[in-house]
Amino acid sequence: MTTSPTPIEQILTIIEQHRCFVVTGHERPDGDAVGSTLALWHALRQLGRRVECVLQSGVPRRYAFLPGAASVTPRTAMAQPQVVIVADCDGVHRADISPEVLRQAEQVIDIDHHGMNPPFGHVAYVDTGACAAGELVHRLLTAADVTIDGDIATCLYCAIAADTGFFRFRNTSREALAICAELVAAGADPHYIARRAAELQPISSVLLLGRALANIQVIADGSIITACLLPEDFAAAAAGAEETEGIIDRLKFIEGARVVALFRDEGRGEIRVSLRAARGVNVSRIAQKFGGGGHEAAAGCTIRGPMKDAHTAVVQELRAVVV
Ligand SMILES: [Mn+2]
Repeated sequence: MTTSPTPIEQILTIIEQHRCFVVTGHERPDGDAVGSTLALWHALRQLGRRVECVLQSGVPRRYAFLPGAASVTPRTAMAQPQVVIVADCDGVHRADISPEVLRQAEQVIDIDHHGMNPPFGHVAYVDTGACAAGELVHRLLTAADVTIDGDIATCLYCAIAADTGFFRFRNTSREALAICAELVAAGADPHYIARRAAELQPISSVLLLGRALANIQVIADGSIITACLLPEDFAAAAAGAEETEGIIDRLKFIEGARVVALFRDEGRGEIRVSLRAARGVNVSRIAQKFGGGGHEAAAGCTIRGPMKDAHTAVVQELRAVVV
C-alpha cells in the first residue's frame, strides 16, 4: 500500500528540486505574515537557495526590526521564480504579490491556518488548528532540518506572538508556547520582541487611536461598539493606513461588548471594516456577506462608501447576531 505524501513532504521535495524561490504573505501583512515569510527567507538562504522576500505593501514599521526586513522588496527582480511560497494568506486573491508572478511560477505553495477561502497552489499546507502560520513554518523548517538560528527564532516567535496577541488569545495553545520556549532557547528575546512589535508606537498612531476612541458609537445597550476613521482623522493624526492595527483590540476589551467594528475610510471610496466578536458570535459570516472573510472571532471586509451607508449596512447585520 502506498500512502500519498503529506503536504510537508511535498514541500520538502519541491525545495530539494528547485533553486529560485520567492516568499510572500498576505496583503497589508501582519506580524504573522511578515515573521513567517522572513523565517522562510532565512531558511531557504541557509539551504543555499536563491530567494527573495516580496511584499508589495512593504513591511509595517513595527516589524521593521525583524532580521531580514531590510531585504524585503515590493516586486521580484527574478526573471522567473520557479517556486512562490505564500504564507498566512487566506485566499490567493489576498497574496501580496503580482498575480502574474503566481501564474508564471512552476510551483505555488500555500501555507496557512485560516481556512475560510479555498486553498490554492500546487501544494496547500493548511491547518486551521495552528495558532499562526508561523507554527506551520516551524514544523516545516524542523522537518527540513533547517538550523533554527537566532534570526529565524526571532521571526517565528514574532509570528506566533503577534497572532496570539502575545499569548493572550484563545488560540494560545500548549503547542504555541512549547514552540516559543524552543525559539527562546534558540535566541528569540521575548522582551525585545514584545517591546518592538507590540508596545512602542509612533505619536501618530496614538493620536489616531485618540480619534477612533472619540468617535465610538455605543449600540444595542453596549453589546455593539463601533468606531469610524475618516480621511480627516488620518490627516489630523498624520497617520498612515497601516496605523489602524491594534485599534480594534482596544474596542474589544470594553466590558459588555459582544461585537466590535472599526470602519476606515482611507479616501479611496471604499470602507475597510474590521470585526471582532466575543465567544458565541461569528463575525466571519458577516464579513463574508460583504465579500470579506476571516475567523469566527476576527474578520474583515471592504465595502463601497460612503461611511454612513457602510456603517448602517454592517450595524444592521451586527444587530441580528447579538440579539
Ligand atoms: Mn496568521
